[in-house]
Amino acid sequence: MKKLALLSAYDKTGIVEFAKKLEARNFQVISTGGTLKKLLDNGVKAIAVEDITNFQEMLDGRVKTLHPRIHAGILAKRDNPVHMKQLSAENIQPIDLVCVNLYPFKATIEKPGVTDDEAIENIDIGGPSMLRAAAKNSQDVIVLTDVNDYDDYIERYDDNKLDSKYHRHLAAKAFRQTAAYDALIAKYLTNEEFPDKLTLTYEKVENMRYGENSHQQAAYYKQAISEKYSLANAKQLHGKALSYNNIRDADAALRVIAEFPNQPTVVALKHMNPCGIGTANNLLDAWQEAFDADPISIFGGIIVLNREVDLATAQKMHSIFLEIVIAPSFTDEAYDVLAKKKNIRLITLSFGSIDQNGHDEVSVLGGMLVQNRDLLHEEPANFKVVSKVNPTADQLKALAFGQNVVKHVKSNAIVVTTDTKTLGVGAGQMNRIDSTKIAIDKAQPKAGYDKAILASDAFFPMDDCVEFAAKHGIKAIVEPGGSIKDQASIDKANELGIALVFSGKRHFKH
Ligand code: 93A
Repeated sequence: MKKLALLSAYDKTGIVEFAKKLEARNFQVISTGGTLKKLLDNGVKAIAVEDITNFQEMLDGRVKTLHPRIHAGILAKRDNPVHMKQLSAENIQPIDLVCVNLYPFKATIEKPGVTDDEAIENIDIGGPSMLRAAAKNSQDVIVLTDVNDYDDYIERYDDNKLDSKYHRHLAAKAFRQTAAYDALIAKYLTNEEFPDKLTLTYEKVENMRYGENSHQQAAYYKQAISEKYSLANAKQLHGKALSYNNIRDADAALRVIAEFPNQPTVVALKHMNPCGIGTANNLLDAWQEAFDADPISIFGGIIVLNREVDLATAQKMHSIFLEIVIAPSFTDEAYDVLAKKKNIRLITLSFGSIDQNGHDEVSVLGGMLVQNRDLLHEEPANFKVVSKVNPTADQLKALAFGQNVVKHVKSNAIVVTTDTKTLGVGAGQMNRIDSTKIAIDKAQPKAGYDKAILASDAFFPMDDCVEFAAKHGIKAIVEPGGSIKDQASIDKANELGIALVFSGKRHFKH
């Protein structure tokens, strides 16, 4: 007797060839409406599901394969005599292979202007039911969900390599797919209320060569409905694949540059911290500012530019070693200059604002933490002057710039900036005075230091940072305030005659 293969495929790629190969291997193919038509039109002697069920498809196709004669045929355990006896009593033949791919729910909800009815109609019920049934009974049934698996199955069939491991592999794949499919439906139907109701659904982008270090394995996953402004939507034009560390750094740099959409801006970033940020009226000047901010650290850095890269800027960048350059676009000449280096990664991305409703996850042993993002953009209007000396208008601009930078620096974070560029970044120290010393030490020799301000991501626990800064020529400081010792810092600012401003909002980044 012929074995039975049930084929019901929304994506009909390769289905005719596959059905023919199954026929040649003594399978009788059973199929649903559209798939059946395609097979018959192409010379496959398939039979209709209705021929098995003796029941007409109904409810506009909502009920096609949802029938005991189908599901019993899939679910019966061949080594269970009771099951087999029950099948023959009902004259049901076991189904040996189920090949299904589902209604395109994701593609449907991603269509602009899709209606709710359309989305709901594209929730496949019969398909996942068959996949789950076949996967449950995987010791006896082959379940195929991926058009890329057809050839492999035929090869294994011919080589007699359809072992239990392969059956189980396909079963797991089917459940992974139905689980992800259902998760996406849940996400679509959920009015997500952060942080109470979240459906986290991810798709693999790629396996990576290794993780943070070469002995760690890693992969890159993106959200099933990926954020528009994200590396997952970037286009790599040149260079080898991004590494794990590259992706993290590039992501951090994209977050920084999103603070400064209104002016040509260049962000240079190393190891998750910006080492130089420059904003100017043109990209070349912005590059020069970002470079001058730290000409040592920028070596091997990640550069994000928020305007099209022109030839002059490309030539400057080409003169040093850079890992990655990301921009909205490159002129042809700029691209040709940069692409002379084999390894540099050149990436384009459509710039935009960070999704206000997005959230970030970080893993902890045995779990994860989820939070929404620190998208609070600082403006002088948020600030309160607490010292006797008032900051000048230019200093106020610089204080806001500094706060918008320092929030992207690893805590304890202190930056020294003008109103357009960073001069010194003190990142990731375990006490605030060390970060202050580093930032000032780096900034002091640079042009513009006489007009520099200092910004802190969190309050000063004592007056030592104000004292150190003022004694090294800093004239204005911004910090959130909120320490029980705020008054000591205010007194010190007054004693040394500098402006101190409270922003009221902490920007930790641990
Ligand atoms: O509408 S359904 O949820 N009800 C069913 O009984 C059913 N059976 C198969 N969807 C159902 N299917 C799906 O139809 C399959 O998952 C596949 O995506 C599609 C194939 O339909 P056709 O062969 O008519 O193109």
